[in-house]
Amino acid sequence: MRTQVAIIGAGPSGLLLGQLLHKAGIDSVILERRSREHVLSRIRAGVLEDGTVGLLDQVGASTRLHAEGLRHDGFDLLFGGSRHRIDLSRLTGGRHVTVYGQTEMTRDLMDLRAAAGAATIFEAQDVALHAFDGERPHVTFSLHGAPRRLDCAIIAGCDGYHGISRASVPEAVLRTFERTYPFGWLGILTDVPPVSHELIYAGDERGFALCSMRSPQRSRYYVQCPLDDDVGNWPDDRFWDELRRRLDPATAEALVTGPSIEKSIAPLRSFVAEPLRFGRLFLAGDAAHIVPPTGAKGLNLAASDVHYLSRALIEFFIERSVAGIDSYSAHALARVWKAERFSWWLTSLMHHFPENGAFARRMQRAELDYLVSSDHAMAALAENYVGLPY
Ligand code: RFL
Ligand code: PHB
Repeated sequence: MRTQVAIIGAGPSGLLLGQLLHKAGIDSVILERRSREHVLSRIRAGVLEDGTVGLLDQVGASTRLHAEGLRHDGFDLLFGGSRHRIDLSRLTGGRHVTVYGQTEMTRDLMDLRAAAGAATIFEAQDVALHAFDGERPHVTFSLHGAPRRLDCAIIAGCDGYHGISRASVPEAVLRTFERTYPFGWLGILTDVPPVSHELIYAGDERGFALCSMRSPQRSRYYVQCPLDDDVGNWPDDRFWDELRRRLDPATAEALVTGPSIEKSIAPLRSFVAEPLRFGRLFLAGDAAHIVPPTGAKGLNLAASDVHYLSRALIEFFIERSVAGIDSYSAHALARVWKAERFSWWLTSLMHHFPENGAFARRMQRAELDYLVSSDHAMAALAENYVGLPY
């Protein structure tokens, strides 16, 4: 089998890259380790920047998003018993974010790819990357027990944090930067109306909480929990009690509870691998970097990487120029580091850190008080939240 671009991973990065290339007439094959059903069963991000929506518009994958996605012009910060609205629209000259689940975005991209007749090979096992330091890389894998080979000009490593792409790069040429946090997020999904029509980020002495949603009938809630905690320790009643205790009385009173349809714990991590290019192998999305979910940046960073990478590959294949692929890593990393900073800052501001003493807690509170009293400070938060320019 032969293609121009072998894309490893059918998450948002791989699927969006595949469509941007397809639009430009560039052929790709996606190799995905899991089944389509498994990929679509993962509950992850929920907030899209307008840049991400613009890319989905560009490939024609946004019809359902525009019909069902929720436009959010602001969100609330809750601390010290009061809610403070961050008016994204006023602070950023009319910009907003869209609440639309990553699962739905992935489904739309998969459907579009299938309709275009582009190849996605699900359940590709033992994917291995070869000869990407030369001009004729190839990928081997096995499918239902049979060995296969895919020849290509470029390999796009879009296979997430635990994927094979970054792991295939010799250690000596890869530099990694990492910060782990001493807590995780316990999240539940439930078919009840959200407590508020906008998101609430709550920074409480007991720990962080987030009230989010997927639709007017489906809510997504999170509470900060110890890193080594187990979902088995969290029957629904305990979750709802803990969430209520982290909200102000009026919001806690308004909370509608129901049985969880999904419950999981995600660790929090900041991570960047540099550079993003090794010969003919290019990393994008979670394969190259991870942010803690506090700023809702993970999925959106995957989209901006793919934007830069698709432009670079279009220059390479159509204009026969290597300028784009030569500058991809530096371009994408400049935006990545800004989102890393924002996600780390908002995480540090809003969470309870076990090692923090009374002074550090007062500093968090003083910064929050300052933030909601200053339009300049709120504007800095807002412009990062809606997404920095590409
Ligand atoms: P993905 O979505 O992880 O997709 C990678 C795909 O590659 C496949 N794969 C392989 N395929 C072939 N061979 C191999 N050896 C392979 N190894 C892996 C995987 O099966 C998968 O289908 O990465 P991508 O496309 O870069 O997209 C990034 C986003 O998914 C990610 O940034 C966000 O979901 C991060 N994230 C969240 N971001 C937010 O903004 N808000 C959130 O609330 C939020 N919650 C989350 C998250 C990430 C999580 N993970 C990764 C543990 C919750 C979780 C649990
Ligand atoms: C979500 O709805 O899953 C979500 C929203 C905002 C975040 C993180 C997660 O910052």
